[in-house]
Amino acid sequence: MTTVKYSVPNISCGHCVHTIQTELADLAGVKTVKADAAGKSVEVIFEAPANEETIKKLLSEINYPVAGLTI
Ligand SMILES: [Cu+2]
Repeated sequence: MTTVKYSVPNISCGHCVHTIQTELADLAGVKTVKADAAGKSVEVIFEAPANEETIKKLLSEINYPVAGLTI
């Protein structure tokens, strides 16, 4: 199990949070998603077959591209 926390600048409100959490939760291997509008971040806990590439690809496809890892 791996945890990553991404900076996602396009998150602006609760709808964004809901969309991201719903879409990522449907990705095989994703266990937990915590999107945060105030912090503009998304924390994802996942295992195979999910990986950073599939997670970032999905976020880009729904118009929330990842800017990088948060500190
Ligand atoms: Cu929004």
